[in-house]
Amino acid sequence: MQRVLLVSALCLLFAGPAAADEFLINGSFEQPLDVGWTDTVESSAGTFAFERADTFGQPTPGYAAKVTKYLARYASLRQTVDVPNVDLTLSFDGRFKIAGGSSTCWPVASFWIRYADASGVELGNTRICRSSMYSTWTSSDTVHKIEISDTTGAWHNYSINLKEELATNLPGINPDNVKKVTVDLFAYDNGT
Ligand SMILES: [Ca+2]
Repeated sequence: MQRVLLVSALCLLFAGPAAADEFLINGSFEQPLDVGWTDTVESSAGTFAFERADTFGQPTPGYAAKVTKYLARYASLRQTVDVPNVDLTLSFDGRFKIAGGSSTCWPVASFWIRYADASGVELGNTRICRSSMYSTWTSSDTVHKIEISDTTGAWHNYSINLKEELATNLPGINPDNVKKVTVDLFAYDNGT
């Protein structure tokens, strides 16, 4: 089964009226993916791809990134930044697509926000997902799964304030301990 994730622009900004400080390097993907981004693959079956192009139909001019994984298990394009606090707003244009799915082979096209302490230990995450109906991912006090409503694979703008997200949906994470944030374009399939 296949899952595809396209993102044209990512911004991680301080909330509030002060001049915006952007944390991400090459968050707009206007430079090659090896500028600022790290790709990771765990593959026991099927193909994967990390692509960058200006022809993905993205709503803003310029380049977008595309992560694809077919069958198990995942392809990930991620960037970790140090943050002074969590009063940050993350926004991006994204497109989530999946194909197929069964109880033993279910895809999820997802965008993860991973919260870590100063030493890099992950404390939990937010997962924006377009999931197969068979997915077993669930929310907990340290995981917030957001299932997007659009199932057509269209582009949409997504925006999330990390302070509000932690306070409202992730009671198991102490916001004061979050010193690193990872954004992760995560193409997943559990099966072969
Ligand atoms: Ca772009």
